[in-house]
Amino acid sequence: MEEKKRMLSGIQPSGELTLGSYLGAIRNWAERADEFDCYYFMADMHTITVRQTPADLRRRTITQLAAYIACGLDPEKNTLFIQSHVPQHAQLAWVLNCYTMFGELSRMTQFKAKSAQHAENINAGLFTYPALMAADILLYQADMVPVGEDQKQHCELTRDIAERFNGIYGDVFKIPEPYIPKVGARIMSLSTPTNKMSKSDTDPNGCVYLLDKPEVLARKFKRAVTDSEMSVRFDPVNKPGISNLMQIYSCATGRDYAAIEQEFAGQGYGTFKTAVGDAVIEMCRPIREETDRLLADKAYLQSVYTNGADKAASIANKTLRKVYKKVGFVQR
Ligand code: ATP
Ligand code: LTN
Repeated sequence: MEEKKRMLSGIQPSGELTLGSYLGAIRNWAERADEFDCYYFMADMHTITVRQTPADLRRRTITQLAAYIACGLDPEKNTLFIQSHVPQHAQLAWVLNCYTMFGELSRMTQFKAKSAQHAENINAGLFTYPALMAADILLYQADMVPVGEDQKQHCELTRDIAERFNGIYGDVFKIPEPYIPKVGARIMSLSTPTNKMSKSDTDPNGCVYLLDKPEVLARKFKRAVTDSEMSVRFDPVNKPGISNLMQIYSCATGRDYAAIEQEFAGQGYGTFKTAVGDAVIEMCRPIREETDRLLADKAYLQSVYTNGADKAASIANKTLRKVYKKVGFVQR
């Protein structure tokens, strides 16, 4: 039997999951579960590159696991685990740090943005973050990495690091491909539609959380920033607010932009915004209800992440041993 290709991705439990991370990433993970051998994790080690309150980080990590399952990631078909439970991530990251250039890391837009956001804490981990991400991916010999557009640069650096390492030591790492959806790869803030929707947004109206209650969702969409033109038309440059809402509506309903333009021709923005809000409410409702149900069963969640870490570690360890041998470490 031909072996399935591997798919792997992670999200930092740095805040509540957003509609952006669902549409840009998680939704595409669940859709491909039968086709691929899948690994998804909570990137808690990446999260501490920005100061966290320990109790919040713990709670969000578990909530994120419950939300992964509620979004359709069946733990029987997908390996779900917590990054810090698999020590090989940190071990390979150290090695890869020695094959990643200062200049490369300095060019990462996420590093530049986060250092501007957290000027008081530009720590070494924030800078070398992409080497840990490369380790996450390369440990599993992943073929595909489903992420939103903002992670493309990190995926490209991962490929460069892998090619550099393979160039010296032979074929150690599989070269992974990013998998970025055509629609939904970059959901924008509802209040500042020229900025990416992000969980660390300080404006509570810009960001939609996957687990927001229906009334909160309705309110956020009602307040979404639009323009003065009064026509529902896809034009991201001149009409970023409306185009973003169209993108969200398209993801939630499966309709394309032409069909959406037709559906709302001659209607006011109020009707359109309400329709987008309603579609998102219906999309999120089962996810929120199932997440709540799962969170009440901590023993089940614990069994999922324990089994996940065992399976992940056995695969990760094979790659790590190979790497250690290649670079010249004495085997125990
Ligand atoms: P932070 O604010 O802490 O930087 P974030 O909200 O930007 O976090 P991440 O945890 O960095 O989200 O991203 C999780 C996954 O979701 C990644 O694959 C990322 O590319 C994707 N993603 C995040 N935000 C969006 C968005 N607005 N649109 C589409 N995809 C997104
Ligand atoms: N950097 C990613 C999270 C992340 C990730 C990964 C994604 C950490 N390790 C490995 C894909 C594969 C982010 O979304 N900020």
